[in-house]
Amino acid sequence: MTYIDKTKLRTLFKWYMQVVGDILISVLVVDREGLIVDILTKNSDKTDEKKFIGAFSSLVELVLKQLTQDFDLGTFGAGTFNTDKYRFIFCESGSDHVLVSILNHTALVDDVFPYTYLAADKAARTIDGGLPVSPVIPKVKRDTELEKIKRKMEYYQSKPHSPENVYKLSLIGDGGVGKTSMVQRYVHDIFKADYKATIGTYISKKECKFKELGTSVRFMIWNLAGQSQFERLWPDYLTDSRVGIIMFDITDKESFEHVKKWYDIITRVALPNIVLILVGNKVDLNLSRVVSTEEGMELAKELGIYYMEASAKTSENIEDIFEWITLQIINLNIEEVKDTLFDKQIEEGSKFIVSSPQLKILNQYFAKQLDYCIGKSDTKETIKYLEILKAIERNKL
Ligand SMILES: Nc1nc2c(ncn2[C@@H]2O[C@H](COP(=O)(O)OP(=O)(O)OP(=O)(O)O)[C@@H](O)[C@H]2O)c(=O)[nH]1
Ligand SMILES: [Mg+2]
Repeated sequence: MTYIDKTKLRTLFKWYMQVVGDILISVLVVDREGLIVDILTKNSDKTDEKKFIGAFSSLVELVLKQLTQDFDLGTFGAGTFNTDKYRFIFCESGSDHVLVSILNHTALVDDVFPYTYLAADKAARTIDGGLPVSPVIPKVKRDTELEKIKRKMEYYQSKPHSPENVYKLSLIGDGGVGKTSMVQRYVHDIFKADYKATIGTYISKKECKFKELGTSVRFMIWNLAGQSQFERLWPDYLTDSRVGIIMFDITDKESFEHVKKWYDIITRVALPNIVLILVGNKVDLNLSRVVSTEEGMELAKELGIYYMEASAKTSENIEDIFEWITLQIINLNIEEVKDTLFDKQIEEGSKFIVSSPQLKILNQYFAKQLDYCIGKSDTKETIKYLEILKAIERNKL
């Protein structure tokens, strides 16, 4: 029996309950035999909990028996079960456990599912104990049309982004193309040869340092489950993406043919001006290649996005992909800050709040730009910007 950090598991349950709201009555993790590993029940003391477990364990056991068969076949992802009073969601949590959510019968299962998958994935990793897991479950929101417009307005009116921001980066593409492998390579520098399909989504954080500019950009990486059974969750999970990596497998034609579909899905719900890159993965398998580099480039050009080939197995180009993305983010920030700062605010003489880190980046960026200036006018322009920055620093505009 492996050691399970129950405190962590409980913290995760609490987050899950908080984000789903009052309709979630109880959440438990059970093993393949239906034995409860841990349970959390809303507003109940220990005796209540015991009664609750007594009432449900036989039911849970029954449903699990059915599900265990699918488990063995490797086809079980999630299932629901309704009684008069309650709704149950059973969701695979790693290879040995199931996360059971007991909801009020009025609950809309579709609204809860995105969180259930997140909780199940996090519970599995907490039980596994190998890598650190954050118990935080972020809010996932599907926007109405009106909300979408509002969000865009807010985005355009928000003040320029600072390096303290965390950017949402979504990793998409068919099941098995190597999304999880790429994240594991980039974030933990490991590679696993066996394929375990991602359930729902998997979130990790990573700071990408950019030495040349003396700055870094922080990403929250949403690694999506590419298998079609998770299709209805995709728009929720991709909402507000700032960056998207669309991945296909160069040895799998179908995954390449689906790139356009993925492009449509993400651009529909992402932030305006999303930074997108197309990645052809598994270049170490060049002998089995069925999509040529030219075809990849052609498609990327058609979609108006950038193209790179990589291998999560050998690490080829993995760092470069993230470096390229980071540079795009920095560029975007600079453009935004530049527009607001130089064109409007300064000329009008109005005050503009710019944080010290932003100033630092702008200074470094323009100082660096001087190296690339070709003609005199370029140099003059850049020096002008540097002088304005000095003035801002002095006067704390
Ligand atoms: N040779 C080789 N195999 C790879 C590479 N990247 C991933 N794989 C293998 O491909 C299989 C699928 O990889 P995953 O990273 O789990 O795929 P995924 O895109 O996350 O799939 P879903 O979670 O189902 O969407 C695994 O067996 C990996 O070991 C690569 O660069 N080269
Ligand atoms: Mg995966």
